[in-house]
Amino acid sequence: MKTQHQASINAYQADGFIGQYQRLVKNVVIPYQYSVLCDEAPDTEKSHVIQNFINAGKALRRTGKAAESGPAEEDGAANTGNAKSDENGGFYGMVFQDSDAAKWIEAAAYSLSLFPDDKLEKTVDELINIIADAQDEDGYLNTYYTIKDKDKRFTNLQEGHELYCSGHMMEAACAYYEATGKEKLLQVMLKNMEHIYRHFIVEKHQGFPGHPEVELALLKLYRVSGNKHCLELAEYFINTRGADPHFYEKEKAKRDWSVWNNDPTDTDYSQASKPVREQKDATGHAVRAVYLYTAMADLASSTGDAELFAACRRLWESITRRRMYLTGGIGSTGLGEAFTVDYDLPGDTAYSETCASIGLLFFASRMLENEVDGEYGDICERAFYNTVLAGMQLDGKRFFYVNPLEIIPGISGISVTHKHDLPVRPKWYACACCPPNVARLISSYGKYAYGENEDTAFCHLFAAGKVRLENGMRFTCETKYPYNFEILYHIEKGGKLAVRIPGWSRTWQLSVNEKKLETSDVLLQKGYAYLNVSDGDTVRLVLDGTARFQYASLKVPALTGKTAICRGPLVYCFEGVDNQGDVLSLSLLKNGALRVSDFQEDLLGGTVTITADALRTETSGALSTELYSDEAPATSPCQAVAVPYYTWGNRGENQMRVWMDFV
Ligand code: FUB
Ligand code: ZN
Repeated sequence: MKTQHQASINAYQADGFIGQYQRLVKNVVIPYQYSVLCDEAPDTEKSHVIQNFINAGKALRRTGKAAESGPAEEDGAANTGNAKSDENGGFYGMVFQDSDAAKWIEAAAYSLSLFPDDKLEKTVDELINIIADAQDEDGYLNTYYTIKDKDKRFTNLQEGHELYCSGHMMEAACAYYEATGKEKLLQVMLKNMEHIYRHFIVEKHQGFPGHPEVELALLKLYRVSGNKHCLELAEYFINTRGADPHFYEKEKAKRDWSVWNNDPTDTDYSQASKPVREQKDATGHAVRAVYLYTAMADLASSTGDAELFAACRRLWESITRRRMYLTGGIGSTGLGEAFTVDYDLPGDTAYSETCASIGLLFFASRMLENEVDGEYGDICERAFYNTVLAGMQLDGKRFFYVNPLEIIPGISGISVTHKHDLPVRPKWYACACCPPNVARLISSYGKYAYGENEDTAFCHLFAAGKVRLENGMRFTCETKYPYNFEILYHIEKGGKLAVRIPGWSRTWQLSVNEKKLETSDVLLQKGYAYLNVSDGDTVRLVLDGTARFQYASLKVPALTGKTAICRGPLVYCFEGVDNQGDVLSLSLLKNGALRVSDFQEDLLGGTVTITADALRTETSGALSTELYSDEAPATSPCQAVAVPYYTWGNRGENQMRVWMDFV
């Protein structure tokens, strides 16, 4: 049963660093993304997602049911999953295009719970009306199949993404209901859930989604609605996955069409080679994996299923001990956007999709509901402050899908092996899963930062602002984290406070009302300090803010002889723009000094740089013209300047490196 659960979406009113990001999402990201979804943003990848919903509604009204004679086939797009433009009532985009609108609504909902805004709420209401109009009478909701071919519904679970899109819309419905109390989308998605329930449970059609997502969404919908069918369906999909490893082969044999012609025998790709309770390694498509594990961990804590939790724990260790980048990125190859094997973590060809790190954070948060352990918060912050934030340009208008740890202009984004590793963020994508995912995560950060049970407030992540929990506890967190390591909790309404002590903090000090606590005064358990706090108390936590060198296990071939720099949860990187245009020639001195700058208000949205003692290899001599030479290059001492990884790529195209040679 749950040790504690996520704070509700309006429990946290942010301030400080997170507040700044949440305001950026409200003021810039949400309006910008809406303009993209409406195809009104200049010079961006077309979305068409809202038009797809309008067209699906029209198709339903035209035929009185889902479009048996939809207009889509003429462009030959039905088999691509990435259809061409069709302004005249057709479908455009990826087979899962609907999910972009769902994630945007979810982001808007969280934002509305923080910053009421009548205009935005009206926009969301209008979009919900359009979505409701696109729902078939029987509850089915998916624009791709409604516009293109009703008969294809649920015939290609491996690639089809109908359940994935439903899942995202269920999450949006829960968030919007919780933010506004409005039920329309919730009712639409409960009706859709009953449709899915009829298909899989009542009519006993076999199967499970190729892309997990609906499982975690059904568990949310269950909590919000209390409808037991949601729980039953989530359990069905989780328990059915991998029970028949040949399911997708059999499914494919029954149809004469495909979306991408994915290999149905590659069951690792969709985490379906074994029943989930027997799985040991995180495999396949990284986003699919962590969305599945999130649902498994949620179900394990909801039902007290120890065997399921043990599987989650093994998968957690597979990721975090052997298959994760320093930046919290996961999924090291672009081939299948997937995990490869243990210790295969090249920086320059990294895939490390933004959504995958978001999913890792979801997984960590649900693991925390099974056991309160500081390592989950450590990974949440590693993923959030590095890969997730790097996924968005500082102005909120451009996004990375792929997050490499090294960029070399001329190779990155160009060479066939590095095509996916772009040196600057595009405005949007044909496959636009990441940008609205970042928006929904930032605007719901409070759910991950704070947790509660009947008598305790859990401070999992450090986040300034006011916290009001359902158990009655209230306090304000004051901090300039992640750039300052003093965290104050001003207690308005007391109880038990559990504060995470990050694994990276070599030293720390807690005090209550200026009285320093000895370790013996504090109950320390699995990375949390537990204190009884009374109304009016101030708790002060001071963490270790020194910059640290990091080294990797020798099992990681890409990282032997390399070092990186971290401070607090932030991973740093070196960019050409701060280092005479060239970081490839820099080696850091092993025991050299790391100098931490003052906070620089005007640099990269406000940041702290770290300067390291280094050697620069000169490009003079034979190597200035030759590819190879037996003439050793000269070196000279220099200072190398690093900035937080999340800020990279905001000053034009230039070299970037996280892992540096050390001498
Ligand atoms: O398949 C839906 C989403 O598109 C995945 O989660 C991403 O990895 C991208 O492939
Ligand atoms: Zn993505």
